[in-house]
Amino acid sequence: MCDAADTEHMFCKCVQRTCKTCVQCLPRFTGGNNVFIWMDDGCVNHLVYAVIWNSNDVLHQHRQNYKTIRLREDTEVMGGLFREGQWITAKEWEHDKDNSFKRQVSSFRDTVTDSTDAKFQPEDGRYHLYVSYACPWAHRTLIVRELMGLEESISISVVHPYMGDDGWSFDTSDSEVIPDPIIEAEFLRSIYVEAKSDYTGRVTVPVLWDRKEHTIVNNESREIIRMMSKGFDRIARRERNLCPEHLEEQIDKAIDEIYEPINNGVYKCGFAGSQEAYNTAFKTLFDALDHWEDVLGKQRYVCGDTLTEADVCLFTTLLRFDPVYYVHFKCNKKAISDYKNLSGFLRELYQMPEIKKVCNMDHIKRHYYGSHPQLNPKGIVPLGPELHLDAPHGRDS
Ligand SMILES: N[C@@H](CCC(=O)N[C@@H](CS)C(=O)NCC(=O)O)C(=O)O
Repeated sequence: MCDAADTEHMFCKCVQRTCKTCVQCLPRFTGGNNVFIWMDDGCVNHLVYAVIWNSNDVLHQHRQNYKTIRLREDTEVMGGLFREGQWITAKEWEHDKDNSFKRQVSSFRDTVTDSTDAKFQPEDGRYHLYVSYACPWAHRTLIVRELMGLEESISISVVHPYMGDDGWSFDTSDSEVIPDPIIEAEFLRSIYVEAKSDYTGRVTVPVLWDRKEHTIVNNESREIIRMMSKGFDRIARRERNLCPEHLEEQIDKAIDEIYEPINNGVYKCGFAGSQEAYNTAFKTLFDALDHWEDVLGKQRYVCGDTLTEADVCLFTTLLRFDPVYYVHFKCNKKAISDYKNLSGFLRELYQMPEIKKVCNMDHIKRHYYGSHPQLNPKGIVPLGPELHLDAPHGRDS
């Protein structure tokens, strides 16, 4: 509890770094009414919380004085985003003109490589990875980090599964959260403005941070996994090659083919803005699953008989499908357990010790069912289904 005088909280300080106490105080002031407002105090890095009692007079008075005042309805909030360094909450995801869910293009696109003149060289202990166990994109990077033996070289922070109006947080009330060692951030968004004070965009995981340059190297999972399987090779502790030269083109093509209809396709079903957009996404998704079911009936992995990055990219969506996407995103034509080859493939990868170690079904379910109030207003997490991921996978022969 904050012990400063109440009046000081009316326009209290920075919530991002210095004023943790006031954030903790909020429930005391709002009395559960959700009538506190957010304001911009003119500083691009720091937002000001002003706590207003349920009074229109006070609200009106402040509207004269501040350029951004907005009432906030907790139950409708869908995370948030930055506009030129200012944090705003959002009620809905962005949609394309045809009402389909639009995923933002990642902003930080530098590369860790081995070449002598590279700004970002692979070095033990230099990089830090911010992930969510729940997120399929971040999960890719966690898996590749394990498979390549980079756990000792690249440290990690894990966010809380619930993504609310402050975005991802490092709230340690969940014992599996790993806090931020770089700036001791309370929310992941602080990492973004630390790297770029006028950042515009959503605050997503994964994020690869460079301790030496004190900045974000990259926040695009596909590029991060490629760095881990190639750029970090010099310091990787395992011999594995998830992107052999002769397969690179095929791997890229497979990742492309899986991305839009499947990885992003489940989100396009779940966050469709119209029946037509949902119908299209649904058909595209199940056509693609049928295609890969067929491919995996003829070969063990996505690109033949070698485990590659493309398998990891397919795996993270398959793992979440039956417990989450089938119900929450209305992807209910078939479950993965109805597909012989896809389900065997899912179990085989799940049973690899490096992969199993970084699968966290509790975080996955709590995140999706708890963080999308427009889809699941009460946040109730289904208890099923039973997944049997440890059953024999039958992929050896
Ligand atoms: N293109 C990104 C997408 C990452 C992404 O969308 N992550 C989601 C979690 S599943 C996120 O952090 N969303 C937070 C938000 O949009 O506010 C990647 O593949 O790395």
